[in-house]
Amino acid sequence: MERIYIGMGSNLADPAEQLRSAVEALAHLPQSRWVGVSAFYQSDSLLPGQPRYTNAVAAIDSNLAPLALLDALQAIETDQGRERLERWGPRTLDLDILLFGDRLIDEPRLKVPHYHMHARPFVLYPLAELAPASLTLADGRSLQQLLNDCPYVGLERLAPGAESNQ
Ligand code: A4P
Ligand code: MG
Repeated sequence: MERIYIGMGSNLADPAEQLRSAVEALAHLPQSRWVGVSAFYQSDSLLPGQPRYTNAVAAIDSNLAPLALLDALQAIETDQGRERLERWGPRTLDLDILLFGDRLIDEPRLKVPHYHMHARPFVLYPLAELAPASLTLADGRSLQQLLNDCPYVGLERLAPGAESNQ
């Protein structure tokens, strides 16, 4: 089995509830074992004029092939009402494969590590709750280095349990 980290984001239709539903779905993926989820974090959208996002990172161990996992994640997004009207548009649920073991994947449908994870506090800080700081990306950079270069700005960590009221 390989350790996989999945970034979750939502900014529509009760985002915290969307993430809780996604956790339920991820915990029941075939050929996979649930590991855990970070706290939920809120932050402004990178694009102006969109509602604030709630983000978290989940970890699973899985025997699924990368594209089979991507299919399963896109099915979960669709189940939770995601409509792909425009790239980067607001969404009920976005599931991104951040890291897949230590693999470097460069296929038309799947790039891993996820292309924007290096500079996004709403990815790196929840990831750091689950992964060891010594975790190293395929390009040789450690998670600790990425955190050092990515200030903790604009993130609101929801108190454990409080996210159920958001
Ligand atoms: N794809 C390639 N690599 C991957 C991967 N590692 N994981 C392909 C998942 N999918 C991957 O994604 C478009 C295509 O990327 C997929 O069909 C898949 O084959 P999408 O989820 O349909 O489109 P998207 O999410 O609109 O695009 P993208 O580039 O993933 O958007 P981002 O980067 O997720 O940005 N602000 C805050 N605070 N929090 C956020 O989460 N998110 C965005 C969207 C903007 N601002 C945000 C946040
Ligand atoms: Mg995405």
